[in-house]
Amino acid sequence: MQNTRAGFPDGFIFGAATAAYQIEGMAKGGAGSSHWDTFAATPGNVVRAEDGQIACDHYTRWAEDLDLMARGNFDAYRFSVSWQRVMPEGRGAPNPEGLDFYDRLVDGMLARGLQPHATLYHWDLPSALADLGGWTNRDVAGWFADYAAIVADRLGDRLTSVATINEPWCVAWLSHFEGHHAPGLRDIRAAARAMHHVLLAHARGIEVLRDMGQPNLGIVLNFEYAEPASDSPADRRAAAVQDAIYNRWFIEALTAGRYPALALEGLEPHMPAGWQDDMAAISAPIDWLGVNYYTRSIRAASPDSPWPATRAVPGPLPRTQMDWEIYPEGMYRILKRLREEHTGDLPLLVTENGMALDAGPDDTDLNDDRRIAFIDAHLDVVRRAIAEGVPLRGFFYWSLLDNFEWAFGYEKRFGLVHVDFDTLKRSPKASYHALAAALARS
Ligand code: IFM
Repeated sequence: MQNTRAGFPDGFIFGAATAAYQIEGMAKGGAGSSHWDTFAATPGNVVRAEDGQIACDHYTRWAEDLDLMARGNFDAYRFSVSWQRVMPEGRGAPNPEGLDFYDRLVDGMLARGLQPHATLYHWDLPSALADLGGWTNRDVAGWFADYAAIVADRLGDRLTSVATINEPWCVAWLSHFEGHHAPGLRDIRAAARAMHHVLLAHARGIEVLRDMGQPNLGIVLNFEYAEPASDSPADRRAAAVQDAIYNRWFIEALTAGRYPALALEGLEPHMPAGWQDDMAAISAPIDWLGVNYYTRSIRAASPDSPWPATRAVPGPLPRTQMDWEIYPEGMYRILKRLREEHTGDLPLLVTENGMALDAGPDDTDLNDDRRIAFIDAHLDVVRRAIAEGVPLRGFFYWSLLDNFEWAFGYEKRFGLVHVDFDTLKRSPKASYHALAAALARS
């Protein structure tokens, strides 16, 4: 790896990220059921109908995983708290075992010199709340705020930062319009409501956390650089609509208190009544923004489809195991655009960037040189953005471990550390060793 810690400003944070449902193993510790458990149990939704019941068994192997983080010379660990583990019914009495687990985990990070960066919602909505309509029900905002308060009350004194929601586009659009994630809906009315309620939940979460004096609050958005498939006006419009739904909806609401007109033209008829009255709360200040970036999206017009009438077109660049084009320049453009058009001096963290890579034929391939090149290319872009004034404060690789990649089950491997899902043995890959050397402190 060409990049090393020395090429970054003092205090720049290097970390790795995970999420609760993808690694912990929900069968243990009194966790309730979530909509991902039932989505996975429904034929056709997840590759081989795999689920998060065992995952990487991080619930019992957390100390080994934190040791890997510390030996990898990381400064920080981005983890998520599982709502269903802390509150099995989503509301009401918390599960003491669940809170004790996160207590041990956070203390374990501090004992190893790792900053704890917590995300409160990374997609495992308790089933009892899904039964009530989940993200389509406005009450979800209050349920989320109550849960946020319980987590902050127990862990808040030791957390370096707190993010309310991970990737609201996935929570709302991918899950309620495209149907690829739980709850698997393909319904524009449900999607419009979820697109708004997820931000309202963020707002109510921020309010309650601020009242409790919790510092360093943010949210994590995902961005995909959107490009037209051709110069035709129709394709250019398709890319602009995609950009409005994916990239602009959340950041404009958070920073300017408005939704982009190009997205509202399709969604407004389906929005919950009085949504405009929530925009002031949604745009209350945050302390930092998390940016997740993986790839770009090339869009063409799809004139025979109803709104948004766009379709993805495959591009020519090399791809990851997810079939995503490798396009570091898109991350640079997103970071610059955030700074210039939306976030100004607000500190940014790259909270996720990484690649899935096929394992070798015997499934023990630890030689992931292509991943090393991927990370290096994206760190080049990070340095370029910083040099040009983007207030970027850290970079978290996704992910520490191979894990449950949602609808793809355990097939897609993003980890710096290989996990054998039969034995649960962890084996660091070449990328882990390369990053550990790059991040060594002199
Ligand atoms: O695994 C996911 C993660 O949960 C959220 N961001 C994207 C990753 C890769 O798909």
